[in-house]
Amino acid sequence: MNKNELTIVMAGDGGVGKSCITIRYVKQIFHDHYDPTLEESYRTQVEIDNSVVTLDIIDTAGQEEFKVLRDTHLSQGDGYILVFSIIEKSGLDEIEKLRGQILRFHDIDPTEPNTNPPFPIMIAGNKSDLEEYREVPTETAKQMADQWGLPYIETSAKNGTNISELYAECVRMVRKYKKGPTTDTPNTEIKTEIKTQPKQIPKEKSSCCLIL
Ligand SMILES: Nc1nc2c(ncn2[C@@H]2O[C@H](COP(=O)(O)OP(=O)(O)O)[C@@H](O)[C@H]2O)c(=O)[nH]1
Ligand SMILES: [Mg+2]
Repeated sequence: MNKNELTIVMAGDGGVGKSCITIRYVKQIFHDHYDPTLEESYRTQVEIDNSVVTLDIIDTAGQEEFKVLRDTHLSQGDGYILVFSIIEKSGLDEIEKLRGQILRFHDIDPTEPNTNPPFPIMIAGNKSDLEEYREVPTETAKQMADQWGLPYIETSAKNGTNISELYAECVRMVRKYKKGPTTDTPNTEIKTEIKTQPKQIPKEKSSCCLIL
């Protein structure tokens, strides 16, 4: 595949905000009531670290009944964003399962320490605007991600916090991973602020499928 086209797969429990994060990034709006059964993909062109990239973002719907379709999508990513909601700790179990599944799809043993560079998976704790209802302390999520050698970031699709950063960091991980091994120690800290905004390509929204 052309290295300027990357597929990013959104996964996580239902209701954690996968669709809202994706729509916030691609359309810069907060879509309050998005159909939870809709599995859709979006094509958007962005500039990250002075390099233009076309992203195919697959927003999975996650229901167990549609496991085959979801598994197909789970195997297709160049990079992944695993989302849970900071106000519901049950979402962490799903993240753990998904991480294992994704790594196995890519012939990586999830029980081994992460590859160097790490396989591109971002862990996102969404709904950070709902601090008063928080069930998952930042430190807990951070430790879980650290243990997997993965970056952790807290986002809010509602107010836009860290949404661009989330995708930009994911793209950076994919670029590093595709470059291959380095002698550097893997760095899971996110330090840079990203100023770029996505630019939607209106006519190229790819096909979507409605899961009935
Ligand atoms: N307060 C708040 N609500 C959110 C946020 N992201 C999503 N939601 C709400 O959470 C619900 C589920 O979001 P959705 O994106 O459909 O979840 P999905 O099933 O993971 O795709 C919706 O009612 C959204 O309005 C957020 O960052 N903050
Ligand atoms: Mg959804």
